[in-house]
Amino acid sequence: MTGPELAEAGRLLAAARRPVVFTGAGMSAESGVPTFRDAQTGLWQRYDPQELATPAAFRADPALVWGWYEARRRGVRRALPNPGHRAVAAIQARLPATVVITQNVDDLHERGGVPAPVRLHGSLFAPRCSACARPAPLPSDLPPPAGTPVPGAPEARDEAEPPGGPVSHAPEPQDGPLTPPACAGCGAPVRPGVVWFGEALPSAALDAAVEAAAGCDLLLTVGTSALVHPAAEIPVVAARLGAPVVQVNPVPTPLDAICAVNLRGPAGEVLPALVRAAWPDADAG
Ligand code: BJW
Ligand code: ZN
Repeated sequence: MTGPELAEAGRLLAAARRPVVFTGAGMSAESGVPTFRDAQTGLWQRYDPQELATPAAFRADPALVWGWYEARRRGVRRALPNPGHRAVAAIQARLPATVVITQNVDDLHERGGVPAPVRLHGSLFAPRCSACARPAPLPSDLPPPAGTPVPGAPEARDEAEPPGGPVSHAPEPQDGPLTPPACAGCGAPVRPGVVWFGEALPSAALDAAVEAAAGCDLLLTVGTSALVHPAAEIPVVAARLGAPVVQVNPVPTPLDAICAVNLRGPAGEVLPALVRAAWPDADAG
């Protein structure tokens, strides 16, 4: 990718000292993780994500909602960070004050080299009790029944645990509704550790995001439709306080109007090109 917009965005990035990278589902699209508003696949096609991602949906049918999240978590476990994730890590390596704020509930930033993104919408890997909020183990963290053979596994299992938790020893469950585990403390159903519509964002994460956006000297927004609030206000905070906003998205979004530069294209191609434009000697992933 080349062109005057890329050159201008590269100049802005090279001049920045405290950038914020704000990401949405498009960041992980090239890793094969469907975006939130993509059409769903398989037996989830007939469900609207906006209707499943609510406390009311979980109350009405916990197995349906838990099964959907478990299917998505398994998909994320199989996915790998893409060159866009590695380019974000390269920006942070070059500018250590970089704050990465994500709306994503996958763990691909961490696995791509950003150790501690600010998570606005929680994580697929942090289930908790729906009643008492006690953290619950992931189903794959449960020990396998004694004597369970591990197909294809070497005798000595001393290799490092993969990021995102240990690999399940049990066969993968069928895709579909799945009864959630019961809380070890109070017996209520365990729920995904994500933020659903109508729920407050974790206050520490939201405060950290607003503070970083208010103090940044460049905000790079990547792969978000900017339809969901309050997250969508983060780039607006930066712009209002005078920071240039650079957007990476194949299509226009409501943020176009506040952006100094709009880079139309996929994150996995545009971000490495942006890093190379800013620092021609960089290893852009
Ligand atoms: C690519 C690409 C490639 C494709 N490269 N790009 C103000 C106005 C109106 C409504 C509200 C408001 N304030 C609050 C609301 C209500 C509501 C809301 O925003 N509703 C709107 C839908 C209208 N917000 C809330 O309910 C929030 N809570 C709240 O406000 O609480 C108040 C409260 C206070 C105190 C006490 C109690 C309550 C909570 C919002 C939680 C959102 N959660 C979800 C689900 C998380 C779990 C899960 O994943 O299932 O978060 S919704 C979903 O949307 C998910 C995402 O993080 C979020 C954002 O989506 P994102 O990332 O932008 O994805 P997409 O799919 O929309 O877009 C992908 C983009 O990528 C597209 O633009 C593509 O073009 C692009 N793309 N390939 C780069 N290769
Ligand atoms: Zn409980």
